[in-house]
Amino acid sequence: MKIDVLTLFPAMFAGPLDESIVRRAREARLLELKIHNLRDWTHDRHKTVDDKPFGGGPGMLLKVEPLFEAIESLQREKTKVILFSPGGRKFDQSIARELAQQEDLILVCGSYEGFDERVREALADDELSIGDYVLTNGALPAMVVIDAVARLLPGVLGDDESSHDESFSHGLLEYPQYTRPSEFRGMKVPEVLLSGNHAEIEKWRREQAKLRTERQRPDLLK
Ligand code: 4H7
Repeated sequence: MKIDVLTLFPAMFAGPLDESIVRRAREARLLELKIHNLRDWTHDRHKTVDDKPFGGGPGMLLKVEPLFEAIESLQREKTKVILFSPGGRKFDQSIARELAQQEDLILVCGSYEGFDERVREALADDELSIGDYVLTNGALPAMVVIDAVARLLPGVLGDDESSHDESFSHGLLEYPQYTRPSEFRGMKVPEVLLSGNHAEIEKWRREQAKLRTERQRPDLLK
């Protein structure tokens, strides 16, 4: 998969995408990731990327010309263009799975007060939000989506890691887990986990996952 990112803050992307599983995906050439500065598609001396909204009001918008030129120059036949804004569809694991099927993505990180409506109408295939809160720009949402999608690309996770993921994404939260020592500062690991009785362990884990989900995320059970 190829992902092109358009942002005014390319430096924000150094770090999170150079570690761990995303790094592995890139090194294995399963993910080709390019971070582009939107200013590279301006033509004036000051590299202007923002302008005032028609009709007045506070704040600035991203200029349309650099966005159109950037996207048109990066776009290929099957490219999906995705905008990030607080008003987008709420990103979740099922959208991550959809995106992992794509060959080419362009992720457009909003800044200032956002996008001229013509960018949505003429260029965007989708508009995503990572949650109901306000961020200064769309760089963090883009990194969140890249991370969630990269680990789903075929071959990125080992067999162990992916079968684990399978059970986790079946609608319940994780059951409680413990590692050694079996007693730490007076806190004991539940007896059943030390019993070696795998049927009992499975039953306990199912109950615990259900309890935890009811308590923390009842919305998942509906
Ligand atoms: C597009 C339009 C995504 C992008 C407006 C982006 C949260 C999310 C942005 C804005 C984002 C998310 C600009 C509106 C800054 C708010 C203070 C960038 N915020 N912003 N204003 N939830 N911000 O995915």
